[in-house]
Amino acid sequence: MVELGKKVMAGDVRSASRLIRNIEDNLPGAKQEIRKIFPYTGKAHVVGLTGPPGAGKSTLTDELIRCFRRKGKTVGVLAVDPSSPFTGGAILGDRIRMQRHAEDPGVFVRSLATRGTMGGLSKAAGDAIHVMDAMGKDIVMVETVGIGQQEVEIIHHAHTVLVVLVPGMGDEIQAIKAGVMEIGDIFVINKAHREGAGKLFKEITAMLDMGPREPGAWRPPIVMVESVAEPHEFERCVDELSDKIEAHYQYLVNTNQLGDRQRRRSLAEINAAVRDAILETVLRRLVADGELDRMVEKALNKESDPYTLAEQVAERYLGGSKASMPVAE
Ligand SMILES: Nc1nc2c(ncn2[C@@H]2O[C@H](COP(=O)(O)OP(=O)(O)O)[C@@H](O)[C@H]2O)c(=O)[nH]1
Ligand SMILES: [Mg+2]
Repeated sequence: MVELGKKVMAGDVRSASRLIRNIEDNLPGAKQEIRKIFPYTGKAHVVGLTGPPGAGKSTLTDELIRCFRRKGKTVGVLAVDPSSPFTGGAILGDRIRMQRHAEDPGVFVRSLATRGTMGGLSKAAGDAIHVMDAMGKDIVMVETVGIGQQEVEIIHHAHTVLVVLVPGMGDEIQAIKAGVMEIGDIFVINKAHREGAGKLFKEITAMLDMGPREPGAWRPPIVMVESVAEPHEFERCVDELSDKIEAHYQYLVNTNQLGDRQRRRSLAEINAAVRDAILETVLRRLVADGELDRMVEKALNKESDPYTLAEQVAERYLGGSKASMPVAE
């Protein structure tokens, strides 16, 4: 375990895989390794893809890998799947689909499934991105399913966010769009051969034009991607998409906004780490002194309720919301 971080930085695939597994399993040693590689990260362009299940994110990712490889870039892919904690079914399918890149040393594909708490997955994703970054991957693509709060947290690790939609999603699109219009840097209308593609285009356009936009500010492009059943058209569309992804990164660099994205990312990471550090510390103490058992008794006997008990714990350990928070052990 000691040398894992070093081997990762030398690009060793097996060490990187092991470190990501350890991160996923929340092994204490993994944190140490991340500490070591952290100073050397921050070079990769992190691209997030989000959208409803079945929108075609993995299919797009697979084709984007080809585009970026052709442009001479190395690629890491992280498929984050909060929806299948046990079977990992969707991920297995993705891995099989991306097999064609398995022989290519410039491509590294890994998946993360749900472990533990909500913040845990975002933290694990952030760390796994660091691992791929430290390996020297030029582009790290992160695929998340759906658009809930958890996904938004995960997507905050990305510099460039792709929102992948398909025509004919009905009313749910309103809810989805409400949650992602703010966060999308590029919109993809996938399976654009389907009925309703034009309508979806108009809807997204209308939403994008709703608020004021400063002159020179990035206007999220909407890229129509034809069906994979039309390989030539599909490849051409995804090529265009890869150009837009690069253009967005260039825009961030040229306008000094890359730092803002890095800051957003750091904030997401620190949020998760703080939650983790405090929860871990407090829970460990509660267990150690038998307090947790006593709390359970109180709730069972209806002497108290979980919220009151939790507030008492917060009061005791954190000294109320206005006081400074002693975190160190
Ligand atoms: N007809 C059609 N099917 C597609 C297209 N892209 C993906 N699919 C299929 O849609 C399903 C879901 O795609 P997938 O990439 O796994 O979606 P994800 O859940 O967003 O990652 C798979 O069966 C794909 O073969 C497309 O452009 N046209
Ligand atoms: Mg997928």
